[in-house]
Amino acid sequence: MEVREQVVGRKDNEDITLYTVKNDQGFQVSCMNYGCIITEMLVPDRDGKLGNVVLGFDTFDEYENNPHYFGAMVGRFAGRIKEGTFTIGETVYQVAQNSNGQHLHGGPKGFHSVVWNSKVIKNEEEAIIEFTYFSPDSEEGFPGNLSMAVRYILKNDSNQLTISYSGKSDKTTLLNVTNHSYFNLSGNFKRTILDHELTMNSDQYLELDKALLPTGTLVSVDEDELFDFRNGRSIRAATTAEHPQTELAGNGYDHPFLLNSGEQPAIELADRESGRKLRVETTEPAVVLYTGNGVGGPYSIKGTEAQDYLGLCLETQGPPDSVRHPHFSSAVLNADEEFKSETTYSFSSM
Ligand code: G6D
Repeated sequence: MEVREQVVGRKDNEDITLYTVKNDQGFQVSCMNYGCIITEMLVPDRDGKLGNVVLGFDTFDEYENNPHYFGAMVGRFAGRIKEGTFTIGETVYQVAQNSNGQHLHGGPKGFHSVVWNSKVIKNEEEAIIEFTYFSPDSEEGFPGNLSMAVRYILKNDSNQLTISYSGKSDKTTLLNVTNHSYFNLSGNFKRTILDHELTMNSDQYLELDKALLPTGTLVSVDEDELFDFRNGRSIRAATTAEHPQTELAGNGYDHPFLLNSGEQPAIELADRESGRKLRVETTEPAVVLYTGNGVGGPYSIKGTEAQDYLGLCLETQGPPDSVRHPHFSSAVLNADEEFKSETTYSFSSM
C-alpha cells in the first residue's frame, strides 16, 4: 500500500490535504479532508488499463462551489426534508431550506462543505483515511452535539473501497449520511452512463412529487418496468420515456429505491465496452439513484466538457423525509446511541 499526502489549499484557517492511496494492483483512490470528497478513483479495465471512474476536479478551488456534490460526504441528512421542518418529541425543528424551500443534503454548511480532521492509518494489508468532525448543537438547525467519524478503507489484495460511518449525539437528532460520488465506468469520461447496465435488488421505489419529495407511496417495480432493475437495465430509455416520474426528475432517475434485505451485492453497475464492473454492498435500507440529469453546464471536468448523464450516483442511505413517513426506515438517532453504517464498492473486470 502506498499513501501520499499533499496540501492543496486552505479553508477556514485549515490546510486542505489531498490523500492518494494506491494498492499493489494499481487501484487508486484520492480524497481530501474538505467534505471527505473523493476526487478520483483509478480502476483497471478488462485489459488492465487504469481509468478514472468518478466525476471530480483537479484543483481544490473548483470544489469550493460544488453544487452537484461531486464525491462528497453528505449529512447530517442526505436527501430532502419537506420545508426543512421536523418534530422530535414535542419540539419542532427548522433546518436550512436550501433547495426550492426544502432542506437538501445537510444545508449549505453540511458535511460536504466543512473541513474534517484527518489522519492515515496504514499497514501492509490495508490503508485507512480517517476523517472526524464535531458538529455542534443546532448546526444548520439540527439538535445535538454530534461527533462523526468516516473511514475510507482500502485493501491491498482487492480493488475495493469501504466507507464506514459512525456517529453519536448527546441529544436525540436525525442522522442520515451517504457519499455522493458520480460513477462513470467508461474511464476518463469517454462516454456518458446512458449505456451502463445497472442491476439493483429492489422490489419497490418511492414515488416523488413535483418538489422531489417522497409522497409516501411505495411503487412495486412489478408494475413499472422502467424502474425494474432486478435483471439489469440500461439508463438510456428513461431519458426519453413519457413516464411522469422520470419526467419530473428531469428526464432520468432521481429516486430512492428500497433495497431487498439480505440480497447482497445490492447493486451492480457494468460498462460492457470497457469491461469495468462495480458491485455495491451496503448496510443501508435504500439507495437514491441519481443519473446526473442536470450536471451539464458551461464548465469542464478534468478537461472534459460537462454534460448531463456524465455520471450516476448510488447514494446508499435511509429514505428521504422519513420523519414524515412512519412506514419508512427511521433516521432518528437517540441520545448517546451509536450510529453505524457501511458501504463497500468492489471493482472487477468482465
Ligand atoms: C438534485 O435532486 C437532485 C439530488 O438528488 C442531487 O443529490 C443533487 O441534485 C446534486 O438536487
